[in-house]
Amino acid sequence: RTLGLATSDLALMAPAQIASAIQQRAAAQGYHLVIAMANPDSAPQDTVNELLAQRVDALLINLPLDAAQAAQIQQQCDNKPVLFLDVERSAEVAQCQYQSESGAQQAVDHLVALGHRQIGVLNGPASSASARARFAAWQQALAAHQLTPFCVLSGDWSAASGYQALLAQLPDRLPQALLVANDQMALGAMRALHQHGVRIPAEISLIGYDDTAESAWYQPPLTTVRQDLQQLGVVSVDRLLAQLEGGDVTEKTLETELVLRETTA
Ligand code: IPT
Repeated sequence: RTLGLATSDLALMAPAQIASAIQQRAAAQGYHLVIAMANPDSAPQDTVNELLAQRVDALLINLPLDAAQAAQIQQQCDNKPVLFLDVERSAEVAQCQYQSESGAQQAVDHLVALGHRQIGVLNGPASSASARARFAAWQQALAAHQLTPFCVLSGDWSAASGYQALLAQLPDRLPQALLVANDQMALGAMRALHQHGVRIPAEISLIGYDDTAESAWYQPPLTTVRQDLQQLGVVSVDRLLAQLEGGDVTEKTLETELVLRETTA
C-alpha cells in the first residue's frame, strides 16, 4: 500500500523535516511513501497529479493552499482520502494543522514581560495562509497589551529574505524585539544584525517560529515557537490511515509552544 505526499520546496527546513517524519511514520505503519515536490512554475494540481499517476491509495498535502484550491484538489482526488497540512482554516476539507494562537501569545507575553513595547514582526509570504495566521495571532496577542506592531517586514521563508528584510531597517530603524515567522528567516536576520554589530539579545530580542532541528544550534541559540514536526508526521499519517480505513475522523489541531533559549532578554 502506498501513501502520497505533495510537499512545498524541500530545500526549506520545515517541509523537509516534516517529510522525514511522515516517511518514518508511514514506514513504521507498513506503508510505502511517494513524494512529489511543488515546482514554482506549476500549479498545485500538477504536483497532486504526479502522485495520482503513481496510484497512491491516500494523500497528504503539505502545500500552502487557500480554501478554493483545496476544494479543487479534493475533487481531483475523487474518492481517495486526502488530508491537508497547510490550508486556510475555513476550507471544508480534512485538516491536520498547528494552531498558531497559543505559541504566538506566549511569544508576545514573554516579550512584554521583559519590558519591550516596540515589537516588530517579520512575516512569511502573504500567499501562505499559515503566514497570515501567524501574523493575525501576533496582532491579536499584541492588541491584548494595547500594542500594534512597531514595524511589519516580510520575507519568503528563506534565510536570504530575512537577511534582506533586516538590512532594510539597519542601522537605526530597529524595534526592541522582533517576532519572526520562521526560524530560517530568523537565521538571516541574525546574520544582518551581527554584520552591523547589533548584539542579540542585549540590543534586540528575537523569537523565531518552527523550532527546526538546527534552531538550538544558532549563535545564540534561538528562542522560538515550537511546532513539533515529528508529532505532525505521526498524527497526520495515523489520521490519513484512519480515513483510509473508513473510520470516523475527528479534526485535530496541534499545539504550538514557546521554547526559551538565548535570543531574548
Ligand atoms: C511552514 C513552516 O513553518 C515555514 O517555515 C515554511 O517552511 C513553510 O512551511 C513552507 O511552506 S510549516 C507548514 C506545515 C505550515
